[in-house]
Amino acid sequence: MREGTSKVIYRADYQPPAFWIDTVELVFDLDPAKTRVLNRMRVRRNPDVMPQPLRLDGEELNLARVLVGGQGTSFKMEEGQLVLENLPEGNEPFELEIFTTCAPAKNTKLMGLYVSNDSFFTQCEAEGFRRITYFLDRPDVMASYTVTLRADKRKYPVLLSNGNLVAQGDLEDGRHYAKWVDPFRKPSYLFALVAGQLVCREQRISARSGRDHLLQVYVRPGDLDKTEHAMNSLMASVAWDEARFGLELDLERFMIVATSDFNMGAMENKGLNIFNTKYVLANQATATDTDYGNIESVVGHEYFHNWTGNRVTCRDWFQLSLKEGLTVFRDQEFSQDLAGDVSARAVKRIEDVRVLRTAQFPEDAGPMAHPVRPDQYLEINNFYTVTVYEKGAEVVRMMQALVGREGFAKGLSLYFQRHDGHAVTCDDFAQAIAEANPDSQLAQRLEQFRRWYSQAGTPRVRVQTHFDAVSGIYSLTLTQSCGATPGQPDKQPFVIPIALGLLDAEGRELTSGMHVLTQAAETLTFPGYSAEPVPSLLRGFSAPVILEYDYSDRQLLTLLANDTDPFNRWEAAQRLATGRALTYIRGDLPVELDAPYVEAMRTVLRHPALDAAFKELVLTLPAETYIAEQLDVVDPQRIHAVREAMRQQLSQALYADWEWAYEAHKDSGAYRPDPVSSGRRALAGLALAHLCLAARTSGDNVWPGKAYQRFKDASNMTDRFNALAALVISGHELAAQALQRFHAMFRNEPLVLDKWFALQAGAPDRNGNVLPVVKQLMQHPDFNIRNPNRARSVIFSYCSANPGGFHRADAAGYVYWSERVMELDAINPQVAARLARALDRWKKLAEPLRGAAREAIARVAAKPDLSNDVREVVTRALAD
Ligand code: B3K
Ligand code: ZN
Repeated sequence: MREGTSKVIYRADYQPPAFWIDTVELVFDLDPAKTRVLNRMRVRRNPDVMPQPLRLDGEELNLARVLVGGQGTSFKMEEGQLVLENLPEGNEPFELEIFTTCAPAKNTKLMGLYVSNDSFFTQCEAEGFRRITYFLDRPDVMASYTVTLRADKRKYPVLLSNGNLVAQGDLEDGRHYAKWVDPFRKPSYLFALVAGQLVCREQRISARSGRDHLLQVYVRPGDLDKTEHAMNSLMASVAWDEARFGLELDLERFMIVATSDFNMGAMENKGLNIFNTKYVLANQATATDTDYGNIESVVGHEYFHNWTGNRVTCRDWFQLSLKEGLTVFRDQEFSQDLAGDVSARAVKRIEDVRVLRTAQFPEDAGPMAHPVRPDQYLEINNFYTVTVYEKGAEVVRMMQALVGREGFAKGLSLYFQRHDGHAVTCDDFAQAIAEANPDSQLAQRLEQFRRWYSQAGTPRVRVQTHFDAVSGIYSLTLTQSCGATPGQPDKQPFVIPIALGLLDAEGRELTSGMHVLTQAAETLTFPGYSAEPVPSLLRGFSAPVILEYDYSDRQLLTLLANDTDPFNRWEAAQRLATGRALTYIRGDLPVELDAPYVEAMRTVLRHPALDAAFKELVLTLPAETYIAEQLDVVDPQRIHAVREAMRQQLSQALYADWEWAYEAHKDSGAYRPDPVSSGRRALAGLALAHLCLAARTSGDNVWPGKAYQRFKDASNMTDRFNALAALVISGHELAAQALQRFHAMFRNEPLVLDKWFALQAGAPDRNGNVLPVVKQLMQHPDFNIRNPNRARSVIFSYCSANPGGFHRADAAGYVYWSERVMELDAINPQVAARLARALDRWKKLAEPLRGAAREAIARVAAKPDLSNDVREVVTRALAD
């Protein structure tokens, strides 16, 4: 049963709190079945707000006692809130004491206080603190916390909370206690506690200022050998934030704790970050290069929140991108700076843009489209989205483009000077960056720029070129538009920084620069050309827009071979491939890759100067979801078939080149997850996948045999998993044996088993064979739907990452989806709502899929007692 309200919350309704809570003293008696929480607060009225009752949020709590100034008081419950009317008048602080109990062992939502592997963890963002005690659970109420934890010493030897440990000792009956004081005021969403049998890797560091800090990474006993990379990433994060933005660690102790039951990636609780094990644990035997990269960026992300999010936080949840967009931008910059040279930076940029275009662009075009700063929500957890995070980061990136790198650092300093210790808005942020750079284009156009925060939808920039051979004038006409999104029929022009260059026919750069497009249409002229140049547009993906220009193949081949901007070299290859895929799909034509395209791919693959990592990106075809977005009517199976046929032809046409690539890159030396060696592994992996694919038609078993050998002999997970995937994806008969062996090798490594499940649920569909496999996997003894990582590895890998297998003509995929959404909703609404998003784009589907998808969504929507989380997603999906 649900508690609380089902009311839509509007940004425009923001009211400051009627009370402030200055201090909070919490005492926990931890017990999985019944944890007792004593909460003593110093509260006072907000003098700026009309006197009114105190309404405290609470959820799934058992209330035992309420005392005001040490005396019993009257109270009532209204819409799940605890309402206190008889409070002292005047603005003097008073003491409010609340005693409650909760049941962590029964908490399957993983919000508030819960148990995982016999340890206690908390997750409070966005509104989980109210599941621990009654509180003003909103980010603009910032308090000083003192926390005492009491628990059985044998079962829970480690007791952690935010800030500094000020006391600890033994109690009667084998229990012990620890008392923590957080020196910084914070909103309740940043509260955390951890209790359990944990071990830690420690590192002492000195900041530039000479201050010493203790860094700790806590894991379960047995996992200590997988913490080195997380610790290295943390040290690198501390050093980077000091060097790039002058932001120092403000705590004596900074802790990371890993748990295997976690709804998302990680959480930036002040001084006590709690992480999904997926983003902490790594050694070369169990983690891939991608895992190493993700750990680096997530550790960085949570650490960077210490300033952007924790020191300066959000006034209300509509401002979420204030901390998330900015912190994603910071972690992206961190990873780029760590990657090193221009090429490695570009690789990271390409990966980030790929996420934006395959996940955020569809969101922006679907029923859940919302501005970077949303205007309304039913359930805030639904708005931790790629729009708030990744598009939000692009908005910050554009600001940096408009004020320059130094100007941006200056703006950030002003932001902290003004707002440190406060809860503020996205507007406050933009204002600070602009004011620190009064002569910039951002300052001059700030009001218009802010539309990036208020208008949803992906802008399209249409480019038309004209060359007048007589006058030698080359002109570019740029037209911008943005389609309607829910609640926003009309859009005003955006401020769009467009980095561009012009090349001559031989590929030499003639000019380069940045144009800031502000009008609906503008024409740029370039005089003095004797021949028509080739335009390189939106270099580095300088704005989150769809750039429409009818490039000729010749122009794209010139860019692919010569552009000084590595991003646009990659983009040229993507355009060449996308154009071909669309032609085959739209015309229902057989796939026949032309010689110029194949030769261009061969040239890149064999190029003596390009990095392996970059080659791997260029040779990888655009994702099926990306291709789908370019079509008005989508037949996912057709897209899958075309893309597979293109891959198959690349396998055969470049066979000798793939052989060369594999042999030349397969040894990357002693394992190191650096960009150069991981790039070599990535290219060798792609080559092996193609060689196994080629065996499908040739029937020659040499390469599948080599892949199996590689699978057995590999000295690291990247090579081992790539070899396994090559066999599974090519559908070779050795795959079954390899899968079995892999499971036996890693039966005690949950994160590796997740990969094993995900690979099978995401495998290319052949005659509808994946769904039965998925159903079987759910019967596997290692499957557990309550563990979010495991649920994602099977259910999401199929419903969200395997369009060819999921969108079945018989609708069995949709039936499976609706059953799982409903099943998960009763366990964990946040995870269920994410899964519900898998059918976001149903309206684009070709019949009969469209009708079947609609029916499946309607079936979910008709279920009584749905969580707000799922209800919001399915209601929006069905809206006109
Ligand atoms: N701030 C958290 C996300 C919390 C999600 C709540 N549903 C992790 C992060 O963005 O760093
Ligand atoms: Zn974040």
